[in-house]
Amino acid sequence: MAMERTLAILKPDCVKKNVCGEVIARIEKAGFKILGMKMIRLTKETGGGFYAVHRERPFFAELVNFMTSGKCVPIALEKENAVADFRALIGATDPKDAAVGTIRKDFASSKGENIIHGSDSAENGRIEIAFFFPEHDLL
Ligand code: FUP
Repeated sequence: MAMERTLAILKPDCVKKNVCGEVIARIEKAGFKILGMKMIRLTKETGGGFYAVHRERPFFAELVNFMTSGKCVPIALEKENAVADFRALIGATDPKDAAVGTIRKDFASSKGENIIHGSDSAENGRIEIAFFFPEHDLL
């Protein structure tokens, strides 16, 4: 299997619930290598830009409001088959549908406030990592 990169974001609810450490421990235990990590505050512009694909969706304003409501922790990750393995680790978008033992099942409270982001393709993983990290910081 090919080495891949994927972007995680610990969302504002993760930071507010004080569970960043527990979530990061699960990510590391699952074999992901942390290439880059920082704590940031998204703005309407940067948050809206990151989720631009959802611009026309009815939940867009709520999503940007939530993502700008507190600090986030973007994390650049590397592993073989990283994109699919990370999505399996975090579980379905809505924690009600997430499998037992997944991060969203155990920590998220709703579909909107679901603790963590994971890229949905290797190409988006590269684009999303570049949104937060200059390549130099990941070497
Ligand atoms: P995921 O890939 O699981 O992060 O989910 P999506 O890319 O479909 O959605 C991105 C974010 O939009 C979710 F994390 C939460 C938000 N969202 C809603 O608030 N309501 C929805 O019906 C779908 C997504």
